[in-house]
Formats: sequence, C-alpha cells, structure tokens
Amino acid sequence: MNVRLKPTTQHHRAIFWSLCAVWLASAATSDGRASDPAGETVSAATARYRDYWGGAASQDVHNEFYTTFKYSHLKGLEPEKGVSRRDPSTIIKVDGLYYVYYTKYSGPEPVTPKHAELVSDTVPMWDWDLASVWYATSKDGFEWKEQGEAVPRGPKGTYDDRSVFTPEIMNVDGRYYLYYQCTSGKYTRRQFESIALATADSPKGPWKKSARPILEPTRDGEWDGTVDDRTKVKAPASFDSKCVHDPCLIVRNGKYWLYYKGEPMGWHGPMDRTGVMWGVAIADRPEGPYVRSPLNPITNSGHEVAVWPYRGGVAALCAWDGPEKNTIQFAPDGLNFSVKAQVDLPPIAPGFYRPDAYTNTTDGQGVTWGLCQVIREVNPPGIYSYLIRFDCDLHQGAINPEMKARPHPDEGSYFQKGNRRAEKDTPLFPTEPARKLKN
Ligand code: AAL
Repeated sequence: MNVRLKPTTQHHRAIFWSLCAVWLASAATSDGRASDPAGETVSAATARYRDYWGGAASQDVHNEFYTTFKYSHLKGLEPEKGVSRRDPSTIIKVDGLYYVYYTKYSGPEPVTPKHAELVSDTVPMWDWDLASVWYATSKDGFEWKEQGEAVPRGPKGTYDDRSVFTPEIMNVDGRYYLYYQCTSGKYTRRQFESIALATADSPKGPWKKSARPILEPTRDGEWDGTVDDRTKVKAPASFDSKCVHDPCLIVRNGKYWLYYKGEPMGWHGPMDRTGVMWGVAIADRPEGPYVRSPLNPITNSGHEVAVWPYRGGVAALCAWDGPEKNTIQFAPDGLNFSVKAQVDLPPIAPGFYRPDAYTNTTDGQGVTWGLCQVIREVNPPGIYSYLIRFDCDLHQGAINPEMKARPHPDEGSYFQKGNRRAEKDTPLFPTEPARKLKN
C-alpha cells in the first residue's frame, strides 16, 4: 500500500526548506556537513533528505509524485510515411468517447533551420510548419479513429496563414475551446509565434476562430543585424519575447489559467538569460483577456507544457529542457513550483486525460494516462512524428501501483536512433557552437 503524505505536512516542509535554504548553507561546515536543529551533525545531503524530501516518505514507492511511464502503440494512428501527427492536446471524454486533437502535417521532408533558404510556400521548416489541427476519437484510449481536420490554416494575409498547430482542448458548460499555436508569413529562424482560439458547440466543430490571437509574444527584444539568426539580439529579452507555445489550461479559483511555454528572442545566443521556461496568464473568461503573472517565468525547465490540478494546487511534468528536466513538480498556489520527484524517460509532448482540469476542483485527483509523440527522425529521413500512448500513476488513488516500481527499460531505450556523429561539427543555427564530440 502506498503511504501518501498529507499535503499540509508536505507544503509546510517545502516552505520551511525554502526559508531555511540560506540558513542551512551557512550552517554547513567547510567539508560540507550541516548541523541539524537537534544538534546532530549531518551531511548537506542528509539534511536535504530529511528536511526537503521528507525522509523515507520520499522513496519512490511511497512518493505520490513518483511514477514510471509505460508506452503502447496506438491502433488506427500508426506511423505513416510522409505524415506527421504530433503534439496531442489534453484528452477529453464526451458521451463515452475520448477526443484528442493534434498537429497533422503531410508533404515533403521538412528542411530544418540548417537549410532555411529552401523554405517556401510548399516546403516546411519543421513538421509543425504548413500544418493544421486534426482530431481523432476512441472508446478505450488504445484504438483511435481519425475523424478529419478540425482547424485549417487561415487564408493568405491572416494571423494563422502559415501554420495551425499544437492544440489544447477545453470543455466548459457545453462549449468547446480549441487553443492552438499559429504563425503567419514565411517561416524563418526568427519566426514569432502566438496562441489563438477557436470555439464550437460540439467537440466535432464547426470551429469559429477569434478575430485575433489571444496571447502573443512580447517582442520586447531588438534583433542584432538583419541576418535571419534567432540567437542574435542587442540585449536580453523576455523569456516569451519570440514565441508563446504549448497552451495547457486549468480552471482554478473560478478563473482560466493558461500555462504556456516561452522562447526568447536570442535563444541559445550570448544574450539568452532564460532558455525555455513556462509562464502562466490568467483570465476571467475562456476567450480572455489573458494577463501574464508578474512571477513569470514560473518554471526554470521543461518543454511542452503539462500541468494538472492536484490536491489544492497544480502539478507539472517538466521534461526535456533545463536544470530541472525530467521532474514532477508541485505548486500549492499554482505559481511557486518545487521539485517533488525525478522521473525516467518521461513522455514527450504529453496530452493527459485530465478529467478534473476544468471542474474548478480544490482537490485534484491526478492523472494516469495520455498520448504523447515519437519525434520524426531526420536521419534516415522518411519516418515522420507519430502518436503513442503512455500510462503512469500520478493519481491520489494509486490506480496503477505497479508504476511505482523501478523502470526496466528495454534494449531500444538504450540503443536509441539519432546518434548523428556524421553531423557532429555542423551547428543547427549559424552562431551556435558546433558540438565537438570526441572519438
Ligand atoms: C513542440 C512544441 C511546440 C513547438 C514545436 C511544435 O515540441 O514545443 O509545438 O512550437 O515543438
């Protein structure tokens, strides 16, 4: 049986640890030991184990924020040559059917920023460029039927004429809100990207787009020079100055909390102070206006956004980028996150089934499954991105207790494709340092 920590104890501990962090650091002796309040001299790691992690209760088998992830292929949405399906939304259940929305691209091989000069009206930079939002339904979450396009690209000259991608779905009071990333004009390395919204009375549409995007990048940087190089800015810019991505919503305290990922102008360049981090913008109505939290960015890590109501707060899965990557985090107030568990091989771009994300709950139950993606391989070309299912146990009720056992990755997890040593001295972007690998 899993021993679950009482939230209050845990939150108090987290607050206590934040306040005491400075004190503990100064109490450490020169060889790294710290004396705990009982007067016993302990190492810094032991002090952290007791005070931050909560001692034995933090062991994986007892930790409500720890899980492994197990993956399954989907029937009906198998990998398809020349077709990408990626960045699945939250999964919703309506009249006994699950619905998922995702980016779909089909066409020539994307050229990547290395060959940005080849991008055209028919040749994409990435496999989310020249794309649109499609949807599929399922009775059991394993076997899916693609239903068709939900939101197409806009006509030339409109805010989403280039691509419509990375959707999120919210259902509230019988209305359906489909948030999605959008971009216009020719896709460049310095592309700005926004979040837009389409609404409908049914999960099948028809979808009506709002007049303008509902969240835009701040654009508060100044590009250095006219060469199409995203790394060059004259001064540091906001973490979300170039792109706002990966909308993921929660209804909390009667308001609409739109969590998103930011990308700065100057990303990976000498003026980059943030890298990829998440922000939140809050509105009284699903359509906005969305007001950014003054605490943004509210994570220092993570890529595609995945948050869900948990107990009285908000839990997050931060995969991929940053010093706190591959962690489950928790914020009692939805804003101040701390690391609660480290995880192996987390899903990429997860869209969770989050049945209480939009119920304004004050006791979020947690999540146990969703869809995610296997990303397109550049080398060898041909197989594009596709969707798979993951299962986990991040639920108060410990629904999948076997997920607390240590992972046993199979051979494919170790011998991954994509070790592109042949390209080792070719940077993806002109001013990024080439990755020099030793032979
Ligand atoms: C994903 C997401 C967003 C980005 C691109 C497509 O992993 O972060 O959707 O724009 O990559």
